[in-house]
Amino acid sequence: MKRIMITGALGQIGTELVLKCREIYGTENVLATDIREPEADSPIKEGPFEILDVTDIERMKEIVSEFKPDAMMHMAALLSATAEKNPQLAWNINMGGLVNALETAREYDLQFFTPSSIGAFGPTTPKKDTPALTIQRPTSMYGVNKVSGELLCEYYHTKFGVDTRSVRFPGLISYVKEPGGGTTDYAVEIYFEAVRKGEYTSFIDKGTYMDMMFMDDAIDAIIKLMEAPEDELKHRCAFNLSGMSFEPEEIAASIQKHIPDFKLSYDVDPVRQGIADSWPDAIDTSCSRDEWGFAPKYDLDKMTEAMLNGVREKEAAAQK
Ligand code: VAH
Repeated sequence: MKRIMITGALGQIGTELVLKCREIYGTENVLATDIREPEADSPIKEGPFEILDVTDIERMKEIVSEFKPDAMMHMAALLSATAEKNPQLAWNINMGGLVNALETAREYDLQFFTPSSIGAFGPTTPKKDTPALTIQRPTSMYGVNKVSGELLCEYYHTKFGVDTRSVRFPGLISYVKEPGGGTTDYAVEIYFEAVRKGEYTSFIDKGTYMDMMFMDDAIDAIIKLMEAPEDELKHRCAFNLSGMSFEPEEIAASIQKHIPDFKLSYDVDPVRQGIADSWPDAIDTSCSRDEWGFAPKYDLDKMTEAMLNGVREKEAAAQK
């Protein structure tokens, strides 16, 4: 990769992906795009930016023919809980945007990345040590989008030779950009509320295990996968990623090592609980480790320390 175009650049992953890619490849070689302008103080404004609605293929192709990237990272999508509230809109954006991005990658010969998710699995998928190739009958619109997206990316590789690559992300935890509309968002909100109020009310019930990963490990994984030799990739668009698996009581215990009086309570959201219950508890990441060296650095306690420090710094800066 030398010149990269990123869609959904103002999202939870996109924000940190743009900044990391600019660090590695040079600011001028990374074009950030999103459906709205960045905030006035956003670091994204320090490099190339274009407004782009990914359902507008003509504008997408115009931008590509002007910027001349050699890779596209398509991050624009609605997350699981938002998608469940408006499934038709989710299909139009998540699938319409993906088809446009793949068509553009085909026409302009771009290397291509887009994320899938553990949401691509469903209630009949093996819950533990979930393999890369297994039963995928998701019951959420987001999951239908993700499994369809995986298959579409494989098709564009097999049929048209596009170098498509994809990973199944777990819940991603970061303090730089708070997520919106996700089922795993409780595991981000809990850190912000622990610093702000010393307590949190979780919309996901105790005992609900889900795969999670600190954002630094996710961003490193995307770049490592995109730089991997293509002939090493046997599972191209079906790479499971996870840094850890935990349930709400375990993340609370990790926080209490730093904030002993932290209190966790529950007010379960049946929609997001239903989505979480349909996902695996702990997936197998051996294909990612064997084929391109996936190696997450953060476990739960190391992530908790990084999150609490990051949130405290952010809150202090916001007070100035
Ligand atoms: C969501 N954070 O909750 C996303 C992710 C595995 C979860 O796909 O929808």
